[in-house]
Amino acid sequence: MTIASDNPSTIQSDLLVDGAQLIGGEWVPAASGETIDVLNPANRQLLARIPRGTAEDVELAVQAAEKALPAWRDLDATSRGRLLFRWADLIEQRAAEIDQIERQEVGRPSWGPLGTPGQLRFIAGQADKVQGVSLPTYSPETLGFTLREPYGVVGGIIPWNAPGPMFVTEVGAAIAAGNTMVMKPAEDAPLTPLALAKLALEAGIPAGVINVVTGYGHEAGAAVPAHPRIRRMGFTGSPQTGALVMEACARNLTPLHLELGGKSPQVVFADANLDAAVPAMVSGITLNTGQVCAAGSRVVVMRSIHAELVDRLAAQMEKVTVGPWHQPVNMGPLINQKQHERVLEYIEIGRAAGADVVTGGGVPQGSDYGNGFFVQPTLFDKVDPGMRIAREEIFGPVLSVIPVDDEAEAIEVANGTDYGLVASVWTRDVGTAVRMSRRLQAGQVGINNALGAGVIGGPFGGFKSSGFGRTMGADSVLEWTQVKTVSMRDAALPR
Ligand code: TXE
Repeated sequence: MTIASDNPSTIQSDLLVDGAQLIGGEWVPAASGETIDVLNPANRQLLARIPRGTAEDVELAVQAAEKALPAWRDLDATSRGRLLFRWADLIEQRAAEIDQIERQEVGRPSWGPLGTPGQLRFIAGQADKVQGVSLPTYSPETLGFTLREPYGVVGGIIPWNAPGPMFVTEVGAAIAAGNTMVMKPAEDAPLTPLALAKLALEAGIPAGVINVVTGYGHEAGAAVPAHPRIRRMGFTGSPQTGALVMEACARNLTPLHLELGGKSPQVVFADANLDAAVPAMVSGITLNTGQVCAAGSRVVVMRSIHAELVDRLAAQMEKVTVGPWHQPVNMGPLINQKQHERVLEYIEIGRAAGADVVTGGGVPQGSDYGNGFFVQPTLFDKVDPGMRIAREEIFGPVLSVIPVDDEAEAIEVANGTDYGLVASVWTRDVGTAVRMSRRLQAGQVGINNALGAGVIGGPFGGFKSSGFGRTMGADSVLEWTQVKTVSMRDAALPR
């Protein structure tokens, strides 16, 4: 690990929203008048203040969304799609500013061109492809068909690790289907969502179609699924909070989808191309400082290549540059003090359980790190599948290596956690790839590919405790619709 830094930059953009949330097209403070500080996690510098919204603000946002619903729902789908395309164009034009805001609030380095416009365009293209089916009938005088209709006013709650992509994929899909939305972004990273919402208004998406209520999870967040006139929910975050959201939805019988993270295995066979696998696995666990739901945090490796793989993973991890600013750093800080303490605690839990720390294992030293929430990329070897570091989501740059003897054991270990989000397989053998693709319990399987990357429009979501429902694919727009069966007869015909 080497230290790198350059000058901090403050955000110079009129897309930075300070002290306001978006309700009915108006930028307003919270009903309480209170605010929450949003900090840069690399140096705890204040970036902006956001309103501390509560149930009162959620109520106002629901009313605004109800007001906007009839016109938006009844706008033809091609025009709705066109507005989403225009939104994507504006995001692309302002990509450098959006990237700067997201980098500063999440504490990540620049990843080059922003992926968000592409994700939004994929969804925009689905707006006028929402279709029903024609149905067989008992008599030729009857027509039968289905309509897919929006639910109405819907709610979303997103986390802080990728606020831009999460905002456009959740909001984009919901409004493409004709719903209007109340979105509660994470209190740690609300500025990118607010900036994107500002561009949505500029694109011509009418006031009240997208409402963004900011605030804490237990206040503004809890009020969204608890609201009886929210007709459908989408949530991304931890399993614990997901269960609370589902409980609140159950009380109102509100349907929902949940995306709850993972403990994704990287299964490495003896014939794997390690030249490709090692860098991909290391960038997969250090990207966004390991704060990625799809991060491949467990390496399940055949014993015959175990020693070589560990050496190569350690060498690759030591090349990762950690630092506060954006270039040429690979890895920034963790999001906040709570996550910092949590990741360091997991490292101690691993040590205490008897796993070997091969590299990393603590906080990087040096004045460049100041009071930021930094942690070293950490490699654990000789991890037992029963250890907590092998079963629980750490959400940091901590990789655990678990040696196994054969394919059957690899499958058992890979599937042996409560999670099932992504699984990767590294092999040159087609038969192995086919068998593993079938047997791995995960919503996404990558063959010679970490993080399930490289596919356009792949539905994304989990098996088991990683959640249910799918975001991002064409089906994500359908998730925000309900089906109505219509049967129709000539009024003049006898019954
Ligand atoms: O998540 P929370 P936290 C996992 C990851 C991480 C852990 C804790 O393992 O270490 O969760 O992170 C809102 N009612 N993931 O505490 O609490 C909150 O304001 C309604 C994986 O940050 O789930 C935020 O907007 N909403 C995950 C969102 O929920 C509530 C990404 C997520 O916060 C609420 C993030 C409540 N009672 C964390 N309490 C992934 N799937 O990628 C909080 N919130």
